[in-house]
Amino acid sequence: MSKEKMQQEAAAFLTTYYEETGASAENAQARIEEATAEIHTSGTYTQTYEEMAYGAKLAWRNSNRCIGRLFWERLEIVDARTANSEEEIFEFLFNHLKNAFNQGRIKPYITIFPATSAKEETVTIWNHQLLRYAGYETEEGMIGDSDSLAFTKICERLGWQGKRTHFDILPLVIQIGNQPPVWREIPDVLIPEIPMEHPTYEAVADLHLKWYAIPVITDMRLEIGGLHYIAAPFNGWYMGTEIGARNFADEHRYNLLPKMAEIMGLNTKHASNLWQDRALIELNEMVLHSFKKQGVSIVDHHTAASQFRVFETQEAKAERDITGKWTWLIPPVSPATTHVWHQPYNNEWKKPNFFYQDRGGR
Ligand code: HEM
Ligand code: NRG
Repeated sequence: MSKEKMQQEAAAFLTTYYEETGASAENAQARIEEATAEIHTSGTYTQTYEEMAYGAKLAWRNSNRCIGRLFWERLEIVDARTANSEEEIFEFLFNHLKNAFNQGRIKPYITIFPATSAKEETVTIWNHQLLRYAGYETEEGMIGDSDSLAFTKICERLGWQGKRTHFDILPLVIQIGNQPPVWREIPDVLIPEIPMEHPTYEAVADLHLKWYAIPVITDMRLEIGGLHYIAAPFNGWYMGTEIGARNFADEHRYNLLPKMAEIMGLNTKHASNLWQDRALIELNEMVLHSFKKQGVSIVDHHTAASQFRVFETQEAKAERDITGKWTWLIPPVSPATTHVWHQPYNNEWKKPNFFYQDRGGR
């Protein structure tokens, strides 16, 4: 990024930061001048903890695909910009899992590693999520999560070996600068998992299904005021449909609709008796029921949509335009029962925000 571009981005962000957090206009101006001077001499600048933390909250508030944004002000931010050894990085990631899980009362949480421009020795995390199941293509068919096929192969090439169950938690793979990547298994105590049970179809338990408790996205780039934090894992809690209607139900993922239909005794010969829809509802009930039984945070799609409506009202009151991506905001189950279905959303992208980044074939 050119110095001019970074200076502009920094000034725009710092202006918002000072406006929204209520500092005086002179302070804003002085801070912008200070950052400008730093960019001029060093090509980059350092954000204060408060600036970076507020920037991360704004990035969540601006995440157009996220229905969970009502709670954007509650994000907890850990400053990991000092991390420069493998040991420290793993420590930060393990602590993230422990503190964000918080014994089941999941906290929206983000751990922010150094920005790219800050040092040559940038931290990269190769995983898609901190917790994720491996996937293997075998002669007998797919084992585990097909979404992880490519990354599982990479882990194996690095010397990791999974047990080849449907639920092998992948190791963490990190890299400092251009050094070779290193991997480490996540200690079992840091892997909360929810065994799947159904309140009425007891035979579901015999499928021995489970899912991990927290989705911690590790492959997105957090951009704040011209700085690129390429390693900034974040999490909230799951919306039930992510697991029940997609991870478990998609044909190319765990493909469980036929099994659920069998347990329910449905005739699966004709699509027109809606067996898929019935099985889908039961899978989703199973997920919500099981998380609740273990006392782990989760939200159903109706409640999440109502919360999102409150967010929309709140943003309107603050005289901010709300942006969103309709195709992602509508839940994959009964979308037209939520208000989200019935209105358009403006998919303009504001910054700060989270972006996809080239994973270099990872
Ligand atoms: C996407 C819910 C917290 C940032 C999503 C999606 C859901 C969701 C359902 C769509 C996922 C998909 O279809 O694969 C929630 C809930 C939260 C929460 C219930 C509970 C607090 C957060 C937090 C952040 C965040 C804490 C960041 C600080 C995002 C982003 C996406 C997203 C960037 C898009 C991901 C992508 O493009 O793959 N969220 N979210 N969310 N959320 Fe949230
Ligand atoms: N659908 C993905 C997770 C995507 C992010 N979802 C969240 N994010 N709830 C899956 O693993 O099923 N969050 O930060 O809470």
